[in-house]
Amino acid sequence: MSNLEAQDPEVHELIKLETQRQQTKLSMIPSENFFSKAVREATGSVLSHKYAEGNIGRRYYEGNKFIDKIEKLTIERAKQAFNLPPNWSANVQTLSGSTANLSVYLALLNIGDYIMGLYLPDGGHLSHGWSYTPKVPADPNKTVYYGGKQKVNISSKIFNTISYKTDPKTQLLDYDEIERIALLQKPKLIITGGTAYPREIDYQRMKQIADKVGAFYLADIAHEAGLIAAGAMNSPVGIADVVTMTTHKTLRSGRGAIILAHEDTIKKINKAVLPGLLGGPFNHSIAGICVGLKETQTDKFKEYAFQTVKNAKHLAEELAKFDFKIISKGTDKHLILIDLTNKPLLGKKFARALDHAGIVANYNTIPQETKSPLNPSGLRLGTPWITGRGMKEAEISKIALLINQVMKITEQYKDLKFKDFKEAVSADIEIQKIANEVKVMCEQFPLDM
Ligand code: DSN
Repeated sequence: MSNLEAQDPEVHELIKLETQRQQTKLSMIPSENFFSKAVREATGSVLSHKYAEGNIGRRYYEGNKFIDKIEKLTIERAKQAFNLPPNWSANVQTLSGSTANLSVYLALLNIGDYIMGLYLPDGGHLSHGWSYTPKVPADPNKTVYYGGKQKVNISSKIFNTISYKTDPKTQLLDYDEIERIALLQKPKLIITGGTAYPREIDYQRMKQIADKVGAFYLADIAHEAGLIAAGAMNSPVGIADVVTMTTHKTLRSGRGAIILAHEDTIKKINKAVLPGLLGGPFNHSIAGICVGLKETQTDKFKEYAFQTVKNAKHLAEELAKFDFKIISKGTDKHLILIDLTNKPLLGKKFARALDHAGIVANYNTIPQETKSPLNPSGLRLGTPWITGRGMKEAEISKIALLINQVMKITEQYKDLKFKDFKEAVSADIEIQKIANEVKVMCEQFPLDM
């Protein structure tokens, strides 16, 4: 980045510091990942100079000969990576997971229709129809939530919403209960997927439920996309009516999103993307996705995906030995969710303490949550990034040990206000020692940056 350094040392310095942060800490936020240099070169290329509103061969701007070729190749690679049926196609122009979902809604629904997704505190997503009433927690014993007064996401502002919850005992999806709720409300769209549900989803069963009530079925695989492409998790392709995903999580293909569906549905979705929702596509991001999708076809990527899941399962087992309560007693994928209600620190304080120790995670709500999402009971951890560094079970065992040590060291600060807690933890010598240990581990598994 010599040009940037010479022209704008301030921005250059900040990027350098962020690079060092990524190199020296264990990134364990499950939605984050790092990309190959090739993906980053494509993403940082001259392709971002070009406007290309429209679809391949039918743009509103001249000069799109090469942009057309890149988008066509990306769609071809998406078809291959996700093993699409012959009559399915892809939209690769939508910018993010949220706009992908919104484009599907615009294509298939009318304003005011009912949509039904997983309850956000149980691991759903904002864009699946989230609203709530401040300081009025949902009844933890009810398996359905009809939303609240604060329509915080556009999906709940323009559609009516219902959320199904996980089973209070098993913390798993209860398909019979989901069917019962769907039959009561007859939503026009049923959505699965989200941010923190650690288990496989029975896509066939969900499609049966959707068919029974006359709903479309959308499988949002933002988190699992790379694991599905590699065959490390089940695929909803060819089962759900539409599949959406982001490309920057387990798929490791730069920032963006993909929508997969039958080609007739994709035609409607293309119109919802443009002119419905967005202007010019991010050609540079599409090129990054294209490069990343080719990587998913390699044996190296497949090994990576399977190891990511193995590492997460091992992390769950190791943390359970230290009496960390793992939601649903384990995981089938790249993430685990921990219920910290039996521990001295809940999610917000624990996540901050871990960050000072060089382990970057995020605080998260858990099923039957009674606390605010700003100070929830859980912690979410993921293995996609550290597996990409080359870490395996031995390193995972070590990380679990360090996580437990952080909890023990910081117990003494548990009653401090957050402001004082932050200061105490940042000054703690034992925490600094762990941060140094983490740094040494990271040096043994450097990021190719
Ligand atoms: N940011 C995503 C995640 O962390 O799961 C959700 O949008």
